[in-house]
Amino acid sequence: MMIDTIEDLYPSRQKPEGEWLDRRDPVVRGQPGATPPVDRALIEAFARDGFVVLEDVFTPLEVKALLEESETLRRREDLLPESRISEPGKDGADAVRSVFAPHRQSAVFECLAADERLSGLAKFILGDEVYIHQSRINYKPAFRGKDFYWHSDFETWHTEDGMPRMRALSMSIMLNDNHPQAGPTMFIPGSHMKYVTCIGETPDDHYRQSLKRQDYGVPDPGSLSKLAEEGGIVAPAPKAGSVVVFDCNTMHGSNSNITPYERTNAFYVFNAWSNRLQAPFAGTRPRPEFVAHRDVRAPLKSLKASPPRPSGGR
Ligand code: 6CS
Ligand code: FE
Repeated sequence: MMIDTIEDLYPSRQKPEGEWLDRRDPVVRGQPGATPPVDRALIEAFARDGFVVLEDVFTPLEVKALLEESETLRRREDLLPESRISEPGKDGADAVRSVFAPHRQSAVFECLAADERLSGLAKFILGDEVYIHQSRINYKPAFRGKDFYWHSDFETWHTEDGMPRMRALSMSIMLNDNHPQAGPTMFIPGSHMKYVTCIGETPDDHYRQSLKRQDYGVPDPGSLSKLAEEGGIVAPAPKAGSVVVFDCNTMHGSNSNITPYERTNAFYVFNAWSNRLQAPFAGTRPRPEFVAHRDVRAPLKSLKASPPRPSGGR
């Protein structure tokens, strides 16, 4: 039986230099007749810029509970193998950079993934049922949190995970007040409309390196300069409880954190149910389940906002 291979609409890491391809997917699909779950102006900003900041989504009590749980996860000994990523370099070994798949390792983060304040908005924007493609807690530890070089998430998720179309988005929940100097995520407004292909092969088991420091699947300096010339660079530094929502193809990165201020955020990637992963377009072996979820039997059921309570605090 012939297996019809999915056409690769976004080929990357195949040519000796970067190309700019047009985006072939709408940014906001919406749900016909449905009222957006947030101000329409916020949806329009997301469509225009490729990201938007939602202030005060979670209460201080909720944030306290989430931060406590993120600390527990940072230290837990029984995490899924490989799901805790330390910072790169010899001095990074005992500094936790990320814990992946918290929603599969903690009831608190499982509830958060389904919280309708997040999943309801994702369903509206993507115009489909959704599921979690990937989640992580980024700690960006004080003094030693290293950078995340510029990249389009979609370029990696398409090339290394087999995500067919640009029909996914990320939500980053701030668990402490962001300081402009502590390495907040930087975005290039409007960059989501261009697909900047990358050069170079994809090494086998690239994730072992890329989750610490990404050297492949990053755009060339000329393309980055041109994108920044056209759209500028912004670095929202919102308060704890805010949520930054960004399109899967928005160019972003973050600088190292040498300040005493931790920058912890919980990060969920919502993918459209109709956009589930196929074989990686790079032809490489699929990345492990903790970083790219394939074992998902049904779309996410949204949970009414059920604010978790911190232990003790009432
Ligand atoms: O490889 C990935 O899937 C992850 N890497 C980065 C830097 N952003 C997207 C994603 O979390
Ligand atoms: Fe990213």
